[in-house]
Amino acid sequence: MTRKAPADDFDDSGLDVTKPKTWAAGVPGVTAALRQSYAQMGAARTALTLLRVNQKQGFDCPGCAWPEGDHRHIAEFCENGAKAVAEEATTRRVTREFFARHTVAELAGRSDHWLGQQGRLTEPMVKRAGSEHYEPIGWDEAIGLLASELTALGSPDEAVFYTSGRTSNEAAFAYQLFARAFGTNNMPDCSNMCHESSGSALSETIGIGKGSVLLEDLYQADLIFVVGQNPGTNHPRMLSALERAKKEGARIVAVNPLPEAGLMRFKNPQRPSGVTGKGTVLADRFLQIRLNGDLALFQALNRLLLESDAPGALDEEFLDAHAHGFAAFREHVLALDWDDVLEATGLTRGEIAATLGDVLAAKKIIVCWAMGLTQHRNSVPTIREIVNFLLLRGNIGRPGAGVCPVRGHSNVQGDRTMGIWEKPKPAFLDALAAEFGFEPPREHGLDTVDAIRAMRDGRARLFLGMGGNFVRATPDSAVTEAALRGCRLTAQVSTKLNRSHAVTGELALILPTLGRTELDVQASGPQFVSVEDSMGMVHASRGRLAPASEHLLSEVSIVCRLARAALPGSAIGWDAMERDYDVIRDHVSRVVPGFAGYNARVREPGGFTLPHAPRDERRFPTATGKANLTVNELEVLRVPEGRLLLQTVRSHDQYNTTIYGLDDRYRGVKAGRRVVFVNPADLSALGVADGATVDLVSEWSDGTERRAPAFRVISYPTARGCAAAYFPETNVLVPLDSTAEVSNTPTSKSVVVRLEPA
Ligand SMILES: Nc1nc2c(c(=O)[nH]1)N[C@H]1C(S)=C(S)[C@@H](COP(=O)(O)OP(=O)(O)OC[C@H]3O[C@@H](n4cnc5c(=O)[nH]c(N)nc54)[C@H](O)[C@@H]3O)O[C@H]1N2
Ligand SMILES: Nc1nc2c(c(=O)[nH]1)N[C@H]1C(S)=C(S)[C@@H](COP(=O)(O)OP(=O)(O)OC[C@H]3O[C@@H](n4cnc5c(=O)[nH]c(N)nc54)[C@H](O)[C@@H]3O)O[C@H]1N2
Ligand SMILES: [Mo]
Repeated sequence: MTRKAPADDFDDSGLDVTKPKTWAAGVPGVTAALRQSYAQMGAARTALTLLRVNQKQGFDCPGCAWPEGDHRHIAEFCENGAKAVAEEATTRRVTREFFARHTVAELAGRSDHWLGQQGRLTEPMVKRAGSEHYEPIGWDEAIGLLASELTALGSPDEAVFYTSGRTSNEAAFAYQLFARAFGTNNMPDCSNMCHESSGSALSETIGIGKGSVLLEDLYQADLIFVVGQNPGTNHPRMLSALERAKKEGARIVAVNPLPEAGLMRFKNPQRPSGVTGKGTVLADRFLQIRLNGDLALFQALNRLLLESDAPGALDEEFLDAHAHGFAAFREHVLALDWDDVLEATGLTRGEIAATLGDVLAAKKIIVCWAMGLTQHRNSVPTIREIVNFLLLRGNIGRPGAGVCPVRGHSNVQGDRTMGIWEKPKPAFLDALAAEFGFEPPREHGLDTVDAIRAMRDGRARLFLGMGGNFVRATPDSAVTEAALRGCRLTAQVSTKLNRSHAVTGELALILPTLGRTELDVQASGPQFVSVEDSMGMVHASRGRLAPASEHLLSEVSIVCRLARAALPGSAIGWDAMERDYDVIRDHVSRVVPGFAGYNARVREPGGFTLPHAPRDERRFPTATGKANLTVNELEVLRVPEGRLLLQTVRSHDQYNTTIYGLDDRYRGVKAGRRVVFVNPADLSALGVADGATVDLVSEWSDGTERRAPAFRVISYPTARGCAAAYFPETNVLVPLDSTAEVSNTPTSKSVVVRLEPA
């Protein structure tokens, strides 16, 4: 076992811990953002760039997938959106001299923070077999090399085509078309680690794997649950929407093991009162639930609803007309054991009864959630139970009500709509076949976890990443790194340097690409791309900045050129698609339902909304033709004596594996990331002192252990029995085989650990 971690991951000599904040955003948020932007791009570029974020003629913020709404502020950006833009629009550059100075092994020893701070990638690079350095390579040669390695594989299924969620609709459509024309459905994506559990649960119960609310619905809701989500950091613009919802009369219930600042009180930096005033109290009720307690909570609410004699507790009319499976659901829920509920949730019966009061007083209810719900073993049953909860009172398919899974990456939902999926629907493949005249593979491909297994076992030998940072975003870091090192070739289409460039196969390629903020000019002239937000709105995104280097290609160009090189006889018009993205959108309009007239409609200000049968017509395209009430077993996750349940979360200063800085302002942490938050009562029970240094050791049911060394303990008001630490430093603790039922998502929010004195 090695106790060594990348040097500057440990550079927390200045670590400073203060009391967590009880409110979010406002002036400190804006100054923090501007400081970061100046440092990365200077004053003039800062003003120019930030003014164009999310404007109707501007580019889509590469931050999160929260929708923009109709009444955009002059500066419709948030602190963390500004950091995401600064990270991409930085004036720092990674050059060929940089790669000559640093061996690949040396880069692998650097921290994520250091790697990201080096700036934008500027030209294609290759690491040849046996070489210790990346060296420059021309585009034609780079693409030729990738194509010849692809064609040399024993089968197309030995290739893995990963996608992260920033890729535009146009690039995503071209990319999946290429993978399928090449002959595989091996298209894992970041969604497999993210909202896959939401997609699985929603497809089965309401017939479509997407949320059913629009921004306007939030403003009409009576009650909004925000469950397993930290919007103050990860979706800051959602706070303005929640503030407005409250103004219009909504109550908010926050369900979280951590008292996240953004859920408590919000000072709106876009309004003068936010600068000086006390701000808005957001959560009217805070349920400090234990990790993984949500299935129990919602099942308990469902039982109380079934037992309630309040008039209209159930929407009988809706249930009769639209729901399937009521009898079995009712029987199961009425047998729920209250002791199990109290143990799983850590809440009191009084708190749950009071929440029922909120529910009975509300006609229109929305439940929002993110990673706190999706990254557990029982995530799919948990989300199904939330659907049960909403269906009981007819809260799907009417204004002001519905399911709201808040998506992460800015176009992760669009990528899936465009066919980035290892389990494509037969109807989608039929449409591809009809449009392009080839027979796509029908067998399901590898998702993220299965792709790691396949590379580990030598069944897959070539990895291509369309964005993202596969080696750091995935679980079981040691296993995943070995899996990638076992490949013949690893290639990354990227904007910024990251660890996936340093943990390579025998051969490796870096293919640098344009970002959202940059001008994309092709043979037919300047192009725009389009994206779909968390609520199914599709709109255009136009970059205006001069590209970071003259040697960058767009993602669309890279895919089309690769397709021409790897599929020389292909009858698909790759040239035409590269020349003019309208051609891609025309194809999409004939293949993907809801996109008829794509080119015209995406040019309208604000774009267009995709159809959603449950939301628009109360029609549920499921196997039963109705909304399905489901039976979900409650299994209380019991942690052995002396152990804690650890969740791996984001700090305020990171975007997934991109580390902007070493602070987590709202949680009171400065200048350090190797920290673990533990409840003071658990610390005394364990005999561990606040401020002590410990190793985190995870214990998995097969008897194996995994260790993340040297974390500073912070006494913190999280729920009893629960701990929190940052990802990706803690990914090493998550066993590859520990995944959610059905969705196969790694269980990053429930890892059993013990603290060992270091
Ligand atoms: N600035 C910034 N913005 C981002 C990102 C980023 O890294 N930085 N990432 C983007 C992406 S890809 C995504 S998916 C989203 C992620 O957005 P979030 O889901 O908000 O991100 P996490 O940091 O994983 O936070 C999980 C939250 O759920 C809570 N939680 C954990 N487990 C449980 C549980 O069992 N029950 C309940 N009720 N709560 C729980 C945690 O305490 C925490 O508040 O954000 C997107 N936006
Ligand atoms: N333990 C733990 N693990 C997790 C999570 C967790 O909560 N806990 N969260 C999971 C979630 S929700 C997600 S979504 C995944 C994220 O997984 P990924 O999406 O794979 O990771 P990111 O860190 O978002 O990827 C960052 C890299 O993307 C590249 N990039 C940025 N913009 C662009 C662009 O426009 N084009 C291209 N081609 N490249 C670009 C840059 O090179 C940058 O280094 O991580 C997952 N992993
Ligand atoms: Mo995500």
